[in-house]
Amino acid sequence: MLIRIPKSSEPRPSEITPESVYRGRRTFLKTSALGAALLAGCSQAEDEVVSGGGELWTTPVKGPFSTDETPTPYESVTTYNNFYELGTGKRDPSRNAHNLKPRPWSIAVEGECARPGVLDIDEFVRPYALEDRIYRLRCVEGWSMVIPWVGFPLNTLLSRFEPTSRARYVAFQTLYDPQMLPGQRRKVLDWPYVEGLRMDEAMHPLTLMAVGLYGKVLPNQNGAPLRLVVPWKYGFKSIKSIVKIRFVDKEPPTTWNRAAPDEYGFYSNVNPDVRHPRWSQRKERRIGEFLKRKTLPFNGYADEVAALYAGMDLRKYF
Ligand SMILES: Nc1nc2c(c(=O)[nH]1)N[C@H]1C(S)=C(S)[C@@H](COP(=O)(O)O)O[C@H]1N2
Ligand SMILES: [Mo]
Repeated sequence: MLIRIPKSSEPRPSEITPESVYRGRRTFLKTSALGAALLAGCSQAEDEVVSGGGELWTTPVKGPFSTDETPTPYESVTTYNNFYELGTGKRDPSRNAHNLKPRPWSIAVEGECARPGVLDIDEFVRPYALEDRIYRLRCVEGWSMVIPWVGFPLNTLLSRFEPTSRARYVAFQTLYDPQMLPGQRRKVLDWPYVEGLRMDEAMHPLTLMAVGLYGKVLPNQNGAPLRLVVPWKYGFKSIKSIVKIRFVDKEPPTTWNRAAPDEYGFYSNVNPDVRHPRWSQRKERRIGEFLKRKTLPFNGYADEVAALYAGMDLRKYF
């Protein structure tokens, strides 16, 4: 059974910001002369207006774990994407982003927890303080970026639902809606996209729920209105546009593992010593750079997370 459970200690959305700053701003852009001009102009401008980049409802504070490496330019972060629900080409997600409407949006949290619920996105995330966190992202395909995310630790959100001792894993699900996500009209993957983490991975302070990047609202092509960011794992673990979170007692199925189990394991920790069956994972190309870099174990986050896997054979549990 699903119930709505905003905790009384948490501020109401209306106490934090007047009626939907986010929505109001977008409406302004769409109806004003400026908005009309932008919408009538080149498609790039249209993408930016309709698919994110607006003001957040609160100013992010500087969070922990940020790299001091130079962030990948906004242009690349928002036009070189993997989001198969919006097309399989790197530029498809930004081109098709306008189909996705990140409001209204609700998220169901269910399974092994004392307080399951279905919450509206704004009610859901506004009580949390937002942080700026600059993380490396390493795609399994061999490229990487440095992305200044805005978000909050996943653990603050999960605790609110009071997972029980039977909750050993967390399963995540992306929206299934072929209108908003036209890539789902073709069965290139088993829709909806699903992912999962072990409970201790989900609760780790590095694991982020992102609602923005570069200090602004998350563009649709990057997984609006909220997406996971697990920086020590290959990019595909960082599931976009989440509508469901489920606490479970067994390892949940994951989309890429189901598609090619010998190529993509459940853990998918960045590991230069374990090659993908079709290519080496020793090096990566940072988007915007010419020479390749060495890929680091756990994507450079070993000090923070290696202990989670103490005693595990990471060739077997790849
Ligand atoms: N729902 C969904 N989430 C997804 C994907 C996807 O196709 N669908 N692609 C993944 C992959 S392979 C990567 S590398 C990252 C890319 O995130 P970015 O486009 O924000 O850089 O998103 C991940 N999350
Ligand atoms: Mo990826």
